[in-house]
Amino acid sequence: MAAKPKLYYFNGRGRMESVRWLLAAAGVEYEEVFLETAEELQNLIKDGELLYHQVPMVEIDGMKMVQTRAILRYIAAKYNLYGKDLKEQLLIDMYVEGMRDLYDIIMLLPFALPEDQEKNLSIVAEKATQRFFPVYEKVLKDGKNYLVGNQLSWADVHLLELILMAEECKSDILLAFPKLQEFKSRVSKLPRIQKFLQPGSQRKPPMDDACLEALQKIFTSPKGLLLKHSSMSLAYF
Ligand code: GSN
Repeated sequence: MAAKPKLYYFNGRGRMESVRWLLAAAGVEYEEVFLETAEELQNLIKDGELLYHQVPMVEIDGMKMVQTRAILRYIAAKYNLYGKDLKEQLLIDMYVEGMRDLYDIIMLLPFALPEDQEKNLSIVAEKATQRFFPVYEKVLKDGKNYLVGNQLSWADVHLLELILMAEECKSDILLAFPKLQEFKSRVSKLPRIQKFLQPGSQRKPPMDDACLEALQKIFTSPKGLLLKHSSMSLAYF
């Protein structure tokens, strides 16, 4: 039996969370190595394990993969979650990349200045409801259960992850999107996803102050993570 994929990251969501989601949706069991110190990160770098000296890194099929999107694309393709032809792959990429634009803003919220919190949350709500969610609502309005090819794909898995994160920012964010509400309820009930959503799974909670402090012990280099309370402006696009 092939070894389980091994995920190298810290014990928090960050960029690895989408990898956890996708493996869970594919029904693949995986192990996690949680970095806790700068020394552990430096040791991986010294051993030549991290191509760009960064995590996420995923050991799978004898490879040491880096770059989150590359990792996700490989897993999606390997487990039949990446469409049946090039055109479906393109659609999946177009949807996922749009989701990623919103996702990255939400992922970085905990690093922003506390006094900017309210403004940042309103930017998330505006981008979600005005730009991104209408796209997926429209696709699902055509009587489709899934975004691409009438079967579960990476785009659906990422959309559910994004919806749940957006709801953590604003609980009624789906109010004007009945199809997305149905989608959320339907996809959450798929057995593998339902299992991942249960307490005790490898899904990680939202980033809190303790997690931010833990990160500062690992990523000490100035080119590493943005530190909390450093100035940060959210990209407008
Ligand atoms: O998507 C990716 O995997 C890369 N384009 C970025 C990965 C990245 O920025 N990793 C950070 C950890 S926090 N994000 O997940 C990292 O390893 N920083 C240390 C460094 O020296 O850059």
